[in-house]
Amino acid sequence: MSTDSEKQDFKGFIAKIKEGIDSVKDAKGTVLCISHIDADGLTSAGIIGKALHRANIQYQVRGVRQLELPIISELSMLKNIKNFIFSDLGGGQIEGINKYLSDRNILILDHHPVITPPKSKSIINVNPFPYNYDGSHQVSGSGISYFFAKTLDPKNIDSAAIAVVGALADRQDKGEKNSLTDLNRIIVKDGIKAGVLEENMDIRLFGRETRRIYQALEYTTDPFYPGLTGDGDMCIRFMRDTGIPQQKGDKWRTIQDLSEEERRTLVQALLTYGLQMGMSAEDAQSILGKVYTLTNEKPGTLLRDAREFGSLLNSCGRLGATGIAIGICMGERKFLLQEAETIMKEYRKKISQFLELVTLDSEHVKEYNNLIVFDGKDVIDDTMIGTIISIAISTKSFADKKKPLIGIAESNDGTVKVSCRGTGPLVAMGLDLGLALRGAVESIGSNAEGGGHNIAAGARIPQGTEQLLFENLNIAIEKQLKKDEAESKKQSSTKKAVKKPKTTTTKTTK
Ligand SMILES: [Mn+2]
Repeated sequence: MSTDSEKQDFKGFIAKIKEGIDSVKDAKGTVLCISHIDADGLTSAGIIGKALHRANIQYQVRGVRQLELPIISELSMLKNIKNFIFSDLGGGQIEGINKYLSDRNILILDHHPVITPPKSKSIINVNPFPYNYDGSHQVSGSGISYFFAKTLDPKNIDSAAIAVVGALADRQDKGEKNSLTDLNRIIVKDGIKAGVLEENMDIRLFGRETRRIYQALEYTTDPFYPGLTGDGDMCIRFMRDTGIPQQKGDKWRTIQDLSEEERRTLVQALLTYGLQMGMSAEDAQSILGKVYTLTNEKPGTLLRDAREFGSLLNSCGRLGATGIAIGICMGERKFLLQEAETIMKEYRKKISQFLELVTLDSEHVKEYNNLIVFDGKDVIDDTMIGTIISIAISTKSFADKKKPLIGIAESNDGTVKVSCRGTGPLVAMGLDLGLALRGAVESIGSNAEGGGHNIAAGARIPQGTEQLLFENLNIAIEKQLKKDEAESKKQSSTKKAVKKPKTTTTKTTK
């Protein structure tokens, strides 16, 4: 499937990691690990923390929302720290690291594209792209951290399950039937070998271990069931019609509790329903896919299913409980899990409150020719804007618009956080939000920064530059979709037609 697979250089990738290990092993004093606070970053920090602890290397772990210049400059004031590890971030911020930290030993374990190369030998940049691995779906931050840990000490193979949690949370399950591929595949195999992970084909409803079945159905957005997704009452009715007992005694059953026979019945019912509702056969069949189970975790907990584990970590990160999250990733349980569960509940409540604000006829939503903007500046926490628009774009009314969704929120420091989300079909048409956003941000000036992947990207911009950003994005996205249209016309006529954007001027719906 991927064209770069012939040239993938695993040995070169590991050799680079070994360089990094040598520098960490020689560290004098504390190694400070700075990681992103999404689930991929938190699992990265957990894996690195555990590995350094095992190796008797003094360390500290800290989570940040984004590695911005002021933060890098602040880090440079920590004169007693000679060794830094940046995980799940740093690759796109080497310019700042060059500027402020070139006199320290830096190890960057990141999967985001690198823009500026390191200028000093003391900055070791481990990144999958130079070895022809695509960091958007073949390995994540947690995966690179895992290879670091495993190369440091083979015992750390027991961190493979945590690495899988990070990869899934970063939506890297782009292989057949939502499986993990390439470098991620190696990690899955390690996890199975180490007895910490299982990979099975099962019903991909969200919350397999912990949610009532109708709730799992209600909260599942991939696949999206028109008429069921987001509608609890309809899901209760649907489940009643299947005849599958929902409760055992007074206890609600979960997907995990279903027998083989009941699983088949449910899959068949969902397939039939999906096709009746006009879903493509492929979408309808995608209800069956690869699920990943952390075999050492207690059944019925949020940690047993790798995707649920990931969303628990994301909730912790967004509500500022990074210590709890990293502790859990390092294997600490006791009270931490209980605390995390409380945080998760609080988080879900917030999400549903915010989601009510993101509708096409909302005063906060504005439609451009090639994108839709949700302005959450006065109403939404900047840590949650990404999640909110990720969920919103998967709902039918937005998905039907066939335009990427851009959300903005105000940060504590007064800057504006921008989150962009596309869909699979849009990416297939040529959409690359990371590229579009980088270009749009550049035109704003040096006090703005951003980038990311084709399907999801983010930025931070000064107040007052939003309008300029939207207009630039609108133009860039139009070009991407148009260019691909022209190419596909030339090459073949079988490709899906792209709706032609008419002009680049903006207009609002309401
Ligand atoms: Mn990541």
